[in-house]
Amino acid sequence: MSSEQTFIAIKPDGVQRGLVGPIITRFEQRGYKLVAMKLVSPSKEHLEKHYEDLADKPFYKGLVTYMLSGPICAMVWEGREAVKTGRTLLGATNPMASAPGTIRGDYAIDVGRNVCHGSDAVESAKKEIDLWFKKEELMSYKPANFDWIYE
Ligand code: YYY
Ligand code: MG
Repeated sequence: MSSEQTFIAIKPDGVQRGLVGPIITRFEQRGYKLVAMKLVSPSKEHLEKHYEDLADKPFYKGLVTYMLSGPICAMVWEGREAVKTGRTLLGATNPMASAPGTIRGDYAIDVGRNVCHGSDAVESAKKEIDLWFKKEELMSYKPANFDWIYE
């Protein structure tokens, strides 16, 4: 089974709104494996690095301020096509364009309060996991339901 890891974060609004459980549940129920998870309040420098590709965007400053506004639930999920399917579970960047049934489509309205982050490619997932987690924080195990999810 070829497997990928993706970085998923519940942003400060998602944590404050009590959406940690519902968001985790979607990944668990789909069949993905939780590899790492922590509640963190990263520095401004850390968040600027996380969003460095967007540094020239007009919303960048507000985005960093928003990400600094409370704790973030940082996670790594693993499984087949975890990066692409993780993005599908999240929905479109702008919640108004997100289909019902997606996280943003069910829980968000404003693009600047879109409750979650997900890596957009395998390469960026590797970079983000490296930025947010130490190697020893990533768990290696075979979930009990593995053979009931993959044939
Ligand atoms: O990967 P994703 O989060 O879906 O979108 P990005 O284009 O990487 O932008 C990161 C983040 O920036 C987005 O989740 C909300 C915010 N943002 C914004 O506030 N206004 C925009 N027009 C575009 C993005
Ligand atoms: Mg992005």
